[in-house]
Amino acid sequence: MTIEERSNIDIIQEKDNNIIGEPYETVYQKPGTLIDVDMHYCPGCYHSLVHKLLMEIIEEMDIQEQTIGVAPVGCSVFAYDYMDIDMQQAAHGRAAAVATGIKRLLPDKYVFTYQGDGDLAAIGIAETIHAINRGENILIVFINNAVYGMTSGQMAPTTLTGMQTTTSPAGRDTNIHGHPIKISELVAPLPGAFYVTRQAVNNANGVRRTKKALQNAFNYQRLKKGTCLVEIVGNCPSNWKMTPIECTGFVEEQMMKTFPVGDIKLPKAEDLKNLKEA
Ligand SMILES: Cc1ncc(C[n+]2csc(CCOP(=O)(O)OP(=O)(O)O)c2C)c(N)n1
Ligand code: SF4
Ligand SMILES: [Mg+2]
Repeated sequence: MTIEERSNIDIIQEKDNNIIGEPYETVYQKPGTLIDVDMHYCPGCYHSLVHKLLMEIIEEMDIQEQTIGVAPVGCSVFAYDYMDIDMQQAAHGRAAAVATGIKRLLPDKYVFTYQGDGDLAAIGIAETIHAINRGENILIVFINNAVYGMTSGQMAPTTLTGMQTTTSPAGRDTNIHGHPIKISELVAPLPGAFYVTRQAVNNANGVRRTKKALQNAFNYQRLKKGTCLVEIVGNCPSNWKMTPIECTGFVEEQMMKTFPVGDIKLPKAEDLKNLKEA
């Protein structure tokens, strides 16, 4: 009998057994909170990886019904198509303001924004700074890939010095365009900033540390002590004109020179003592 002639049940049974006929043990699977559809992201784009991390955390913390995300404008504009939680779309750069309204109305929900650097650091920088300065109890997830990915690679506020984009074909010239803006360092001194960290997902250790940082930020939200910002150094194979593998090297060798990974503001021990009860 050819494989085409077998029933679906036969094929499923064959897939579920390894070559010596014993059942496979599931060691990894996508979180149930990540909607099982094809994503529109380019191959190798870190947006899809960070979506998965967020949804893993929400599943592991069992807070799917208690979490509300705010999607931005940018390549991740359709985040709500992938994250199986309540989500609101915000107009250009307004995610932190929208999240403020949601959190104030529903203070017991976990509220986060998911924003790129064009969205957060250009058109939305005012909302971002004011929300953090007010100490809104939200999590801002900031994906910094140094480029307007969605609109085909224009210079963003975080574009590296010398980096070529469609609007800086000769490379970013700091005499003309200014310096790449370091959002995390800029907002960390604000009194409303509770936890600010920069992480990267270009290797396995980075993915683990990023997940831990996001987990911490979700947990800290219960304390109601201020804004958490987790910056994640992103990539953009399409507009960087690199393969995904080349991007991992570029993140390590170039992006991290300007945007070093590590914690920038940590909560004080006394602020964390009530975390278990909160
Ligand atoms: C001057 C300007 N304001 C607003 C927009 C609207 N807009 C379209 S895409 C985008 C952000 C895209 O970049 P980013 O947030 O870095 O997300 P990425 O696509 O890189 O993930 C914005 C603000 C625009 N294109 N140009
Ligand atoms: S254009 Fe860049 S940021 Fe956008 S999906 Fe493609 S790789 Fe990702
Ligand atoms: Mg970007």
